[in-house]
Amino acid sequence: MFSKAIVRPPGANFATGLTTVDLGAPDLERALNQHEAYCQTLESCGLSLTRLAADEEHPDSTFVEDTAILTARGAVITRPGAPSRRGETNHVAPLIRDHFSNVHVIEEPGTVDGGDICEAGEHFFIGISLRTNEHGARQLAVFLESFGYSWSLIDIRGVSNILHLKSGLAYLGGKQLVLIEALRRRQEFSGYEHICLDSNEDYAANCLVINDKVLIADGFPATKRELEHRGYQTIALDMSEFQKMDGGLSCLSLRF
Ligand code: CIR
Repeated sequence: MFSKAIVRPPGANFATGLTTVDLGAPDLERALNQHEAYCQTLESCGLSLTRLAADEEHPDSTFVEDTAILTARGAVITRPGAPSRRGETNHVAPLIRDHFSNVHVIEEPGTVDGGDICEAGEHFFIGISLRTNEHGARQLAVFLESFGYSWSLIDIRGVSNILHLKSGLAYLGGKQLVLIEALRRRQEFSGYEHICLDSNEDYAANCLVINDKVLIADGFPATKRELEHRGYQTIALDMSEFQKMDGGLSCLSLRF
């Protein structure tokens, strides 16, 4: 169960952030409204929020998830893979240290983006991507092991269309994973029950369990139906402006 989350709204320069998708420029006012709806949904699920002020120096800083890995037994401050995002951790780290006594830091030459790290109960899937390198992944693995968790590395560098591991994978609890087609046959996921999405609904794989609800992106009816059929209570949120900047539901908060 989560009781808290850290969030940060997009700043005025949001549209100048990094993106690999060709969906046009985001509209700031719509993004701010979508962000507020996201925050209110987290609150309606019982979380108390720390709302950081917008960081005008870092256009991608609304995607706070990438700056830290928070677990029940300790936290790790990341070193984001994109040089333009490195400074984002400076604002988040003191806050993490206020809440966690056991805090580690990823050091150069390691890089880790939180979006590549998928917690699955006692196990962590660590994506190696264009953002999280092997140095960073191995540093993180040592920290997670010191917390008592197991881990496995999932190399997604050959998987097109996903920026981070969690762009194509979500853990829903128990043994249940939501997976995009390209990750389905990986042996690392063989001990799990697979919830497979329609191939035209890949973006919806980045769904987010918050206590007894599953937040999903709006506009993906087959995913919504499939999750509800399996007994999950879903809340659909409009994510259009964040999708334009390669972001999803998990990216917008650090939950603990
Ligand atoms: C970036 O390219 O870094 C941002 N535009 C998107 C980050 C998305 N974060 C995430 O999936 N955790």
